[in-house]
Amino acid sequence: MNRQPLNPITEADIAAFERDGVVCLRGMFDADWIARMTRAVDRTMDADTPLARRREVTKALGGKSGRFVINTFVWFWDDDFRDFNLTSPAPEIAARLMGADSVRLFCDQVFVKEPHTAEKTDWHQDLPFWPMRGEQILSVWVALTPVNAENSALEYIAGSHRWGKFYAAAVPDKDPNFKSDLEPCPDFGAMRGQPGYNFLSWEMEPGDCLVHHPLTVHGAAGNFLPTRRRMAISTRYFGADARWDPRPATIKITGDPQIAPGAYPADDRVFPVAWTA
Ligand SMILES: O=C(O)CCC(=O)C(=O)O
Repeated sequence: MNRQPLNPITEADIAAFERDGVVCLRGMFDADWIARMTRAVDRTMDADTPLARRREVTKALGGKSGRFVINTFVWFWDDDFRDFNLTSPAPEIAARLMGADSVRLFCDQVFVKEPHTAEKTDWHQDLPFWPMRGEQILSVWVALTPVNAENSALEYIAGSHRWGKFYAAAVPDKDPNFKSDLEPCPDFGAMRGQPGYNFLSWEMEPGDCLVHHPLTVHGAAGNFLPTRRRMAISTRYFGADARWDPRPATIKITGDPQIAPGAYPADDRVFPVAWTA
C-alpha cells in the first residue's frame, strides 16, 4: 500500500485547485488500497456498532430501488479507515494542495450509491455543515469504483469557492436538524448552459481522486447503471489557519471535542495530526 502519492502533484494541479476550487488527480492510490478500502466500505454498509453514523438516504426519502448510504466518522470504529486517513497518500495530497506544513484529520465520510439509485446528491457547499472556518480545509474524494456521468459522477462549479456565498447546509436525507436562515443553495443543475457557470466533472477510475475546497459548490445525479456501484471515501483535513466555529445546524462531531470558539482545533484524540513535512 503506497504512503506517498503514486504520481507527482504539479504546479498546474495546485493552480487549478486555487482557481477552480477543485482538481482531479489521477492514479494516486494503489490497487491494494482500493481492494482494502472496498472491503472496509462493504463492512460499513450494515454495521451495527454504537459509533456507526449511517444515513440511509434512500430509505429516508422513500426511494423504491437502489441504496444511497452515507457513513461518517468511520475511523473511530474501523482501523482500516484509521490507516487510510492517516497513512495513505490522502493527507500528503491535502497538505500539498493547501500549501500546509502539517495537516490534521477532520473527518471521513463514505458515499455509496448502489445500482439503480435515483437519489441525487443535492448541490451544496461543505463548510456550512461544519463547525469550522478557514482557508486551509479541504476534502480528498477517492473513487473506489469507476465513476462516470451515468453512475453519479460529482459535478462542480468552477470558481464558486470565491463567490463569497455561504449557503444553508442541506443533507441528502432532508434531516430537519439542519434547518437554518441561510440562503438555500440553488439547484445549479437547472442553470446548465447559462453564461457564467463553468461545470466541471470527470470520469474516474479507482485510485483517482478529486480534491475540493469546502466552499466549492458541488452535487451529483443518481446512479442509473443496472450493475455498477458508485463508491467513494471523502476524507477531510485542515491546516494551521482553521478555526473552531460552532454554529447551529452543523454536524455533531464524534468524540465531542471541547474547543474554544475561534481556537485552532488542536485536539489529538478527535483531530489527529495526519501528515507533517
Ligand atoms: O459522493 C457524493 O455523492 C457526495 C460527496 C460530497 O459531497 C463530498 O465529498 O463533499
